[in-house]
Amino acid sequence: MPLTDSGKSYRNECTGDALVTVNAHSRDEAITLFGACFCPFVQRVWIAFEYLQIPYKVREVDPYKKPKSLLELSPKGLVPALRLETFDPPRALNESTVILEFLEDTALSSGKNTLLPPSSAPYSRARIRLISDHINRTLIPSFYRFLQTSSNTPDSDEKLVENGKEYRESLEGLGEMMQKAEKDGVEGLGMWKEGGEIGWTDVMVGPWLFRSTNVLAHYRSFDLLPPSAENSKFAAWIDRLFAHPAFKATCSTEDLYIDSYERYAWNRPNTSQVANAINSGRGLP
Ligand SMILES: N[C@@H](CCC(=O)N[C@@H](CS)C(=O)NCC(=O)O)C(=O)O
Repeated sequence: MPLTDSGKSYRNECTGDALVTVNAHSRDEAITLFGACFCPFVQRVWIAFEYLQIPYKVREVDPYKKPKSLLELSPKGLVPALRLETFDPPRALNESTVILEFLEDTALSSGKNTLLPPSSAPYSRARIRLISDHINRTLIPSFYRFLQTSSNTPDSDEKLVENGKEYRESLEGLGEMMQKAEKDGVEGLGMWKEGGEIGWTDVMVGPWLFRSTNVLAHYRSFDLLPPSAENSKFAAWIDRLFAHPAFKATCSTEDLYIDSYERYAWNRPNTSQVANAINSGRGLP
């Protein structure tokens, strides 16, 4: 049966494993993470909190309603945002990639896990950042372009093929970069390597890979991993990453993502700042 826009709205509360994690982090802590259950930018940061074992409280907010408590932390009212009670008065931080850098620096001083290779390996760090650059500037925008190619526009069939191809190529590009980095002896490739632990590239891209297996699979019949010899390494990576306790702890049940992204899949007007940026050809907020 063809899909139709059933008018579902995004959800406001985590489900499944993520709900258990929210409940386990409801007590006051020095850092409060302001998040939304469906948001991949939030999930990046959330996985890092879990893996780096940095104490935090999580507070679910509706970023489209822009409560004052969020706007105080994040000028555009975007999640994720942090409220840092370690300062008096408390200070704020936003932008997922900046928050990740902050968490990594915080973890370094506590001597626990880290996401990046050590500073004694500057070239490895640079290669990891190069892969992140591909994720942020190519893969993520092409994910949304593909998802927002709504089947209710006249040119949608060609656009769907074109945008699906563009997303597929961005994934292949990622696989090639990881493969090449491994061959070059780059450290810190995280779960890409068998027996590895969560690393920088895992948190950067994991949330969109996960949504490819539910949201894109549902709305675009997308198969993240069509079986092929080239894909076997990528497939093993995804399996390891999705099964990691720090990753799983931040995942809601699939229905939550499918409902929350219906507005993107039908490209409803003013879905979000990200969706508007994609529609107008601007960079993501
Ligand atoms: N560049 C931001 C993007 C964050 C973002 O777009 N978050 C979305 C939720 S997934 C949001 O808060 N949207 C509210 C809006 O569009 O007004 C980051 O990396 O943190």
